[in-house]
Amino acid sequence: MSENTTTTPKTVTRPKLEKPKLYKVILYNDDYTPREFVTLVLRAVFRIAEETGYRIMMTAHKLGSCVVVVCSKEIAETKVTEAMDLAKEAGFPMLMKTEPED
Ligand code: NFA
Repeated sequence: MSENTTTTPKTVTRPKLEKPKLYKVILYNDDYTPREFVTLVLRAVFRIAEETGYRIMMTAHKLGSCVVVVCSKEIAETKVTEAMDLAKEAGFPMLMKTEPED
């Protein structure tokens, strides 16, 4: 008998892949961080176009908070740290948080 028989599986089982959870980055309004600075940070850290950044900043300014982006947990946390580090260096209390998407 041949040593090299090939068998065709009748069933294929695939492990269930969890789809990665998405996280929101939320910008919170405060009374001290200059509007220009917030817009600049959105541009520099999140690669958001100036006009879009201005709209996000103004939404947080008027409503208290605004979603900046939705992305993976790791990217969300890295960006928040980068943005808040820039603000801290400049002496502003600008606050961002990450939150799992529903
Ligand atoms: N409210 C800030 C100001 O009037 C601007 C701001 C907007 C700060 C959004 C933080 C977030 N200078």
